[in-house]
Amino acid sequence: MTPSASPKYPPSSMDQAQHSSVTPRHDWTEQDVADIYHQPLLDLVYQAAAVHRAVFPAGELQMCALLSVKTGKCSEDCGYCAQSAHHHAAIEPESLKAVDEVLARAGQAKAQGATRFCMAAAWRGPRDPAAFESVLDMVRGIRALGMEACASLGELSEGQAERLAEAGLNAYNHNLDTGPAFYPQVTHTHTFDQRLATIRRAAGAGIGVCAGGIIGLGESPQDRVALLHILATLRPHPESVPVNALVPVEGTPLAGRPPVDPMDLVRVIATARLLMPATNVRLSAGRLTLSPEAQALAFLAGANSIFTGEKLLTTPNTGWNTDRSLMERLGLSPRPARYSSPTHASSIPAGT
Ligand code: SAM
Ligand code: DTB
Ligand code: SF4
Repeated sequence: MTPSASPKYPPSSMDQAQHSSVTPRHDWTEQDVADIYHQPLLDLVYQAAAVHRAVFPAGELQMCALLSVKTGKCSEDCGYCAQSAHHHAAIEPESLKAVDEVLARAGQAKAQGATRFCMAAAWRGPRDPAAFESVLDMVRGIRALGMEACASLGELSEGQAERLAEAGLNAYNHNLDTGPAFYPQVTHTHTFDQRLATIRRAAGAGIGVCAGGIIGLGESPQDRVALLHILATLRPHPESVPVNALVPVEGTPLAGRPPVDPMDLVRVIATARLLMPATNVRLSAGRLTLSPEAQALAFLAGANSIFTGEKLLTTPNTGWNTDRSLMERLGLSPRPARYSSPTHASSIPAGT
């Protein structure tokens, strides 16, 4: 059930899979995924750690900084989200930030050691042409700083992915969040298939796809398996898969959800690593409530990327100093930027 061991990566993936001896598969069945997911946890972690070591240099962690460039008043009703206009979370709404301010924040993040800068906007999608032009300027500015640029702007319409690619965007974040059967219980204003269509648009324009989900929404193990199955059968595999633990926010419908079991998070990460060997698996929201030991297990299980800094979008995060000290304790070092020069997005390796 695990990926077969033979050196068959396509050349376009060699940048990602530097020590690759694992062939990525796209033909997983949902039963394959369930069989992997439901193994005894330590067997799963053991296999995932071996695949991780075979594909990525040991001890490297990608450090991503995150900034909300437009906050709150979102038309969508995603049940977990503090930024939905349908909910009553105590956040300070803010219209699109100025390009200079965003680039100053990117420069600060770079000085702290981040190599990827991710901008998120509380939009159904970029609808205002002037705002979209500003985001393109932000992308160009981030690339000119020598950082990788990622954006999470919601649903993309015709031609927008190509414009983002031309500006040099390295990755487009659009999470599927959960399995298709559970998705309608989480969000009512758009569909799972609409999310998939945007992912296809981004991939079609040659932008790396960053797509993952959230654990702790009330989904079943089967819903997690279904999400992982859909991600692992995308061609190519996503460039990154963020695994978020729900951060319950007062005023949202999911505020009362019980805390995520860290072992479930580790199980999802290890399964993702086995299914998509060359993908960056990002231990994303929810690290503030994870012990250093649980984070260490997640890194062993194949997580090789984090959001670092004092804040996620509207909720606090671990902070630079805490992360530096954890990395020192674990012998992890920051991964250099892969796409440091502002080249056209078509030169970016497409993943697996
Ligand atoms: N509006 C855009 C969209 O929906 O794609 C971009 C921003 S949205 C906040 C990006 C992602 O953040 C969501 O898809 C979800 O996976 C994650 N997220 C948002 N709120 C969260 C929370 N409270 N806990 C965990 N993850 C969350
Ligand atoms: C992702 O998967 N997680 C990030 C980023 N992509 C945009 C967002 C996490 C948000 C956590 C809740 C908040 O701070 O509002
Ligand atoms: Fe809006 Fe994105 Fe939040 Fe959904 S997740 S409410 S689309 S900001």
